[in-house]
Amino acid sequence: MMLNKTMHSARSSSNSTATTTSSRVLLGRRGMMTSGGDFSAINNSRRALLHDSTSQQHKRKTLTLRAASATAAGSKGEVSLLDYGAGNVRSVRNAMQKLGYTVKDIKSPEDILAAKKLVFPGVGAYGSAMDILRERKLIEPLREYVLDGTRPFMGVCLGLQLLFDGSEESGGVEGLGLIPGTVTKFTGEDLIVPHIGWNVNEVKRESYLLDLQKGDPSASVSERVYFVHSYRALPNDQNKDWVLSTCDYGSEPFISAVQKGNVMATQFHPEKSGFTGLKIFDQFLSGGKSEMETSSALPSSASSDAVRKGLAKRVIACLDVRSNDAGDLVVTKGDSYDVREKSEGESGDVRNLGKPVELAKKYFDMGADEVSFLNITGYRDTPLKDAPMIEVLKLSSETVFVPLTVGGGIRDFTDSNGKHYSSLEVASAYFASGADKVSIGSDAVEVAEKFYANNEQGDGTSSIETISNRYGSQAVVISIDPRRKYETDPKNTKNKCIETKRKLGPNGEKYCWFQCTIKGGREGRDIGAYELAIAMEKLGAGEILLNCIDEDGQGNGFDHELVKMVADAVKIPVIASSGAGHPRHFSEVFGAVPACSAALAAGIFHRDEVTVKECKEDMAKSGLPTRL
Ligand code: 1PR
Repeated sequence: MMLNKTMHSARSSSNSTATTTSSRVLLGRRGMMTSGGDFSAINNSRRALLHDSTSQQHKRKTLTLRAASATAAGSKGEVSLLDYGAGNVRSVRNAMQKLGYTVKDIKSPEDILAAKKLVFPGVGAYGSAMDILRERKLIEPLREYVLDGTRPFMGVCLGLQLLFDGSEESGGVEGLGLIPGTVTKFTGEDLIVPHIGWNVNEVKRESYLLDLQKGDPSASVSERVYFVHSYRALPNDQNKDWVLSTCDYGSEPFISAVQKGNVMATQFHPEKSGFTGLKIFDQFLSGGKSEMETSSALPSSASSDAVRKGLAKRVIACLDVRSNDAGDLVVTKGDSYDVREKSEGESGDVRNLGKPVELAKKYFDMGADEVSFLNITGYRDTPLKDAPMIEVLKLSSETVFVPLTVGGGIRDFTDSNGKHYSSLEVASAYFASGADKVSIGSDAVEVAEKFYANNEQGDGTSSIETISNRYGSQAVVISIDPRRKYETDPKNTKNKCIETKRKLGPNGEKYCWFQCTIKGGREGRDIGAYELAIAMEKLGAGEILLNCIDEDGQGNGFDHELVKMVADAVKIPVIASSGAGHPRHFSEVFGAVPACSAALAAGIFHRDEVTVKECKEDMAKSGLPTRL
């Protein structure tokens, strides 16, 4: 009783201060922050990774965020964050700070009971999350907080699933038992799982949480938001009074948000859903008083249902990053993986196309559905030794509110001093710095070779297995770097060979397979992209990033034959990469290979030849599900 009283007065004091003054922050059309970004002081070495001049040249357009500011210190109030160290919650923290709130970390069970507002971004697998909560004696306080119901609670992703009775994930695990129902794996014929990307959140009833139009909950609109998960909760008679929104994927619609009074949770990631997601967070934090204005993320009613509904095909901007000869970390871009300038046939400097943090923000502002960083010389050393990519990620996650993938050097490594770094440690450092997914290149090839040598069995110790066991398969992307190998007869190779219509071999060979390489294409191995993808899916990878050395930087479009071969072989999402030279190349690959989930480009975006918007407009014209 006494506890409740304390909590009550704490809550009302935070509410009363929440509306005293207001400040205005202008945002560009795709959400560029133009003033009052309020990021905590960035020290000089971090500033070196930023480049202000170009970003200031971007057009600032229509979005406005009027942030109600509360205290003299400029904070709108305190919100407690339950980060139990199992994945990327940096973006949730950054989102709340960006919205003007002070984040307090939950360190003990008592902190939960004393919280005024609690955010619970569940990450990792269901079983390990419950184990950690149990070890840290957080289960009862969490239940008590939610059952009390007087103070705001927001669960995100696994933070929604854990509220249910249990899950069939991790072999069947009991949850917090607060919402009736069991979380189960997606089902559906030929369904691609994990469910990764931007899908439509269908609002089922009024709620300030999903009120994206200012001050009118009845105008709650269905928008595309970012999902990444393999399990979901289904609506039923026992939980129907919790269901706030659903989303259509697989055999039946699943629960995408719940709310009962002050207790709310979303299956999607507001912190990764661009400005729509920030608005949802702001509604939660302000108790429905958000003044942030967003334009609808859904295409206008003029667009066809095919464009407006369902899981959108993603457009991903990729930044290949490495140190140049002067030791500066730059975004570079190769032609068939050769990233050095050419003059009279001589190899010159590493091409410098800009600064990673600045470009990542530019692509977020342009409407990219995801941003990927590939540390292309990561195989040479461990990224943990001198950690510029870690810093790039930390800075980027302060301004980029769509998913971030990072790759390069994720493998076990022993340095010259005998210090050992496990791939899991490297991945953990990346997740803690703001990555949502890690991509594994060279190591995946070696792991697949062992897998086939071992009767198609993993031994549980590989980077793919250990990272996906800890963080979930959706966090593990396999980056494949294949090159065409031509054959006069498909029987000449053990790898899957096709009869090619795209390009014959140098001696007119009709057959080819797609040879995997390691170390950025420097070494070819006797395993094909097809075989690698199948092995990786079996070992627990959640997504395939399918590059193509022959087409990299050529601008001739994606290699549909390669993309089709791999996308038809697996039931995890496949991202087509390499060769985009025109907006129509995106529509073409999605048209030619319906199972392809996303397409990635680098050069055309870096050189400002094509915008993300132009790619998406072309996709929408072609009737493809698109997040415009
Ligand atoms: O092997 O785990 O250390 O990871 C290294 C990572 O670096 C891998 O993901 C590998 O693909 C990448 N990488 C290595 N060397 C290069 C290089 O270019 N020399 N870049 C490289 C990969 C391919 C795409 C590129 C697309 C689109 N580049 O990332 O962005 O081809 O380009 P385009 O639109 O301009 O055609 P590990």
